[in-house]
Amino acid sequence: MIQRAIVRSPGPNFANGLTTVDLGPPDYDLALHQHEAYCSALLSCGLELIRLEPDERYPDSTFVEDTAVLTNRFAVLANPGAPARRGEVAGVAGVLTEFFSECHSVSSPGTLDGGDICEAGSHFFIGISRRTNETGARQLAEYLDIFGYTSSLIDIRRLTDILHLKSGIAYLGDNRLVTINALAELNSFRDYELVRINPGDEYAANCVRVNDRVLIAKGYAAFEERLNKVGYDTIALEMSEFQKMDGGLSCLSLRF
Ligand code: CIR
Repeated sequence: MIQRAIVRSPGPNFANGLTTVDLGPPDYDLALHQHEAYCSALLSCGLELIRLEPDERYPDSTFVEDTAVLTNRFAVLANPGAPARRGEVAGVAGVLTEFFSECHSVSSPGTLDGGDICEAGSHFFIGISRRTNETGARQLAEYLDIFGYTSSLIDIRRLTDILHLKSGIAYLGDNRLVTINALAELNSFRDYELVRINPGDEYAANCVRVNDRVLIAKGYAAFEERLNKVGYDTIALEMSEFQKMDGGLSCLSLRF
């Protein structure tokens, strides 16, 4: 059971964050509104929320997921690949040390963004991306090994359309993996039941299983129907303003 989530609502300078998509600047009030709806969804999944104050020093700091990797046995503080985001880690570290007696770190020259890490039960997929380098990925893999987890590295650098591994896959539990077509043929995923995303709906791949529910982005009816058909109870959330900043549902919280 997931019990808690760390969230941080966007600050007024949210639009100054990094983005590679060309969808125009986000509307701050709407982003706040969408973030509140996201928090309500987490509450309705039974989570307790740990709310951090907006931090204007770091316009991307609402994407808290990138600052750490959390497991049932230990936490690892990330070392974000974008230098402008490195300072975000300290703000989350203080909270994590309250809850995790084992708290380790990825250190330079290793870089790692939490959005590149997909937990699938006791196995972890670690994306090597424009943000997570091989050194950072191997540091995490070593910690996972020490604590009894397995991992595999997935190089996504050839895929220019996704920022992080979890922009393209999500683990639903029950040995089921949501994936975009560009990743579906990977050997690493051959033992999973795949829920493939229809071309054009790639943004929907970043969904999150939270206890009995699956949070998905609003506007992907075909995907939602498929999830409902295989028995998942979904909550669809408006994500337009976060999408403009390259962010998805999973990035807005650290769940444990
Ligand atoms: C960035 O480029 O770092 C942010 N604007 C978006 C980060 C999204 N995080 C995620 O997918 N885990």
